[in-house]
Amino acid sequence: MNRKTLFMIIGLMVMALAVVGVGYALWFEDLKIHGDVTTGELDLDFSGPYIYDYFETCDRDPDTALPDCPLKFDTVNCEALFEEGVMGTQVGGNVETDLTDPDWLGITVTGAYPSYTCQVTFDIHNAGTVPVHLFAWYHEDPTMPFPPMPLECASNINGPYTEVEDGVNIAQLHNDGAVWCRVKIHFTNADNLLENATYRFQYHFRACQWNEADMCTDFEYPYPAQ
Ligand SMILES: [Ca+2]
Ligand SMILES: [Ca+2]
Ligand SMILES: [Ca+2]
Repeated sequence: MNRKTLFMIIGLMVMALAVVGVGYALWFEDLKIHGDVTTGELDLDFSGPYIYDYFETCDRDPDTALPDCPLKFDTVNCEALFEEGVMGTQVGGNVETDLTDPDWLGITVTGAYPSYTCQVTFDIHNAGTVPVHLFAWYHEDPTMPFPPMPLECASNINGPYTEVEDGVNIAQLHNDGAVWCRVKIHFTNADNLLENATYRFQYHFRACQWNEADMCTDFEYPYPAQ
């Protein structure tokens, strides 16, 4: 056998082995990971509101200890609605009530005079899925000084309520979590308010994603245009 024939035989044997190899069954299985990530929704809403109004010496609620004085209420009125625009002509404001996303609470008091109090109680609840820290700031019309209308909050509608300071964390709210708050509109003779005047106040709430609370307290919210 010459050298050329030997190489041909070796080549044929290699090819034959390759062909035989294809005949082996390959046992295998693939494992995979596919990722879809949807993010949560940050959504805080008001609910309520509940109005309780009274004078220092009487109210119109038969369930309270104060004697009832319905006649004095004929000329003073307090309303609270989930509407923008109740504070005059706010820029961007409107009068549409959106009860699926109540982010505005408009309070209107007419005919007020010293000793009258309108207390508006409401809750702020986490209607979304993202946990948040909640803060609030008080703003008043700088051209019409007004005694600050205290904002008080509690973890339960029955209290105890504590006054909220500007920029202080009111609550951590997780999904379906709620905090109850109330604003008291009240002034006395010593406040020297004018007759037939319009005084405006504003509370601004901000809820920040739970991990960004540190960045939630540094902002300015301009007073609405007159
Ligand atoms: Ca909302
Ligand atoms: Ca009463
Ligand atoms: Ca909503």
